[in-house]
Amino acid sequence: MLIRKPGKISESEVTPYELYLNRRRFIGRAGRIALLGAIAPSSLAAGDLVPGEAEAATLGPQEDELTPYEDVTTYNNFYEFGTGKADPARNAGTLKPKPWTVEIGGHCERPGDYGIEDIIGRFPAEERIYRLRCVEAWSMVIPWMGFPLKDLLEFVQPTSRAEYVEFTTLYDPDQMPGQRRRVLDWPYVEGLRMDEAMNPLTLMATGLYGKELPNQNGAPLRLVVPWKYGFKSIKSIVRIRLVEDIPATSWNLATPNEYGFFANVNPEVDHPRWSQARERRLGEIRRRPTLMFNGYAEEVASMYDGMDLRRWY
Ligand SMILES: Nc1nc2c(c(=O)[nH]1)N[C@H]1C(S)=C(S)[C@@H](COP(=O)(O)O)O[C@H]1N2
Ligand SMILES: [Mo]
Repeated sequence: MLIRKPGKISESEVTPYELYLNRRRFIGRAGRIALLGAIAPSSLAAGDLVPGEAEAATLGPQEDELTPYEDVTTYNNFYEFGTGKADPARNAGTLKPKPWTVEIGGHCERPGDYGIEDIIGRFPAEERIYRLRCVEAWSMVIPWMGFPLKDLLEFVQPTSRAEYVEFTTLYDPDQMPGQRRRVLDWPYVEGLRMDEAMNPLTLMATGLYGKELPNQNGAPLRLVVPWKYGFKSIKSIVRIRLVEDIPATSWNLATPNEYGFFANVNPEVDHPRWSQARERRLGEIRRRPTLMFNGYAEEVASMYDGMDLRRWY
């Protein structure tokens, strides 16, 4: 496991980042990088390991190098701040991720408005190293901090009528100036089927590289669904609803023949305008083959048994 240093990090970031790297090197010696290893948030601050972490599941079939922090935070899609890849890092300073409230409702026993501090305090963060593959065929490997969506759903107790989970991003053109242009039908919305939402891989991310989530990456709370194309991983979430009917999703509303509800990474099903067979890791020139379900087939393929993945793209 190689770890590349990011090109530029500011002085103020050096200490936690170096603690982070030291800890990663230690894990590297202990074995392969833990995918499902739970790390208490305090251990990040202290820079050491929780016993048992190295026994957790490994990263997967490809040798994955972490994508540098600099790339992860400066090459983004977040249309609320512009449609260029450099726009979010440049423009997302207007977003105020504190204070922040997430409204949880629909078919559940404990609906309510939950403050972000309550959420972060209630569901302890773990580190998860996940590949993320954008439909535009670039990919990244990111060490996220967050908690499984499953933990939050079990807390609010979905009723038997809940079949899907619908997510909504903040709508506030003062904070998100890109919303003044109708490039998408704002606010950004996404959804998951209940089994997908309850899958242990589905993460609510609150940070990356051991730090708070930068605004451009979806502060203060975003979804990460590693076996689906990047657009499912909705950022800066203000509402989560448990619903009976399949939720509308922003990219499906915009271009239904190009973007379906499921959006599972699938090298065998091309996007109507380009192949999905290969991908380019940020920071690399060569293209590598894209893996079925982005390499997470073992964990997720059974959810789609019997489904025609060409039809349900
Ligand atoms: N609210 C919102 N969420 C969003 C987007 C967006 O434009 N708005 N872009 C999506 C797309 S297309 C991708 S590839 C990922 C990128 O996440 P990253 O910034 O962590 O790389 O965010 C997704 N979530
Ligand atoms: Mo994307």
